[in-house]
Amino acid sequence: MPVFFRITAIAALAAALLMPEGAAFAGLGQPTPWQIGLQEPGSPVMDDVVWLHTYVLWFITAITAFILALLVIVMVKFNAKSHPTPSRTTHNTLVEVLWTVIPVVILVVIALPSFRSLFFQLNTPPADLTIKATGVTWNWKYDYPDNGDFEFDSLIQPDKDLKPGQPRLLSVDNEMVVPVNKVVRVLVTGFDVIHAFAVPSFGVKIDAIPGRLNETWFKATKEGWYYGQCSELCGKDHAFMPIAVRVVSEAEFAAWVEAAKKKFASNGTPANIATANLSAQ
Ligand SMILES: [Cu+2]
Repeated sequence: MPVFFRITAIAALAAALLMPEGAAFAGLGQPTPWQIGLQEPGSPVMDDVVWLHTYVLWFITAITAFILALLVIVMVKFNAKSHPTPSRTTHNTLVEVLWTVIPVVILVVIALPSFRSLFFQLNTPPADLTIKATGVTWNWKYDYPDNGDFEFDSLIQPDKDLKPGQPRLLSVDNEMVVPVNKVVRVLVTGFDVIHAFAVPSFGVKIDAIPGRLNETWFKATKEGWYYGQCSELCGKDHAFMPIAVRVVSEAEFAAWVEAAKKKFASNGTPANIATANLSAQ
């Protein structure tokens, strides 16, 4: 029943379009039950992604409605019962030019803003601070070279240790902490296998490849907690290496850096940590 599915799809699209910005379905920094849209944006890049998504959805909705209308017309007007002697018309120059030119125009008006969006994501602006995120089987490790060069491991919080308000499978013991409204450059690499660093509300997703340093950036515009997960199938505990980012004021960040320098002063090199992880399994 393709017609039924098309009608359902159009109803779903219409519902998505009519939802006000940041409606109850979308959470900031984490998914919510029954969410169908994207997570609420927490960075300029994600603002852009959400805008592009809505923009393209208008085209999809219009095209789907148009095709549905054509199908209904054909089924009603040209079935064997109401139209027993079909005409043998084949070519129509005007229609053929239109169905070539209009799709080309549609593709161009979609391509232009998506290229702009892509350049915005891929050109890191001058950074206020750099953090290196390393994917290790199975946790993330963060280095703060600009703030005293300390480093620490970030491991999933087991269910039994969850504190009230901590989301399951997304919370960690030591989260990445960044200041609000600052451009954070994230250098991403993998220690052993390919992982991927992703935080949906920041519009960030980038591969963590051993032996390569990938670069991405975000500017968190609201304080709070932002969660993501490793987004590359990396092995048995792929689902259990979440990413948690806490965005704080500049003063809180400075205080955290001082505390973190002492707390993580005795941490070893990535190789030592990873070897310890591997031998502990
Ligand atoms: Cu992974």
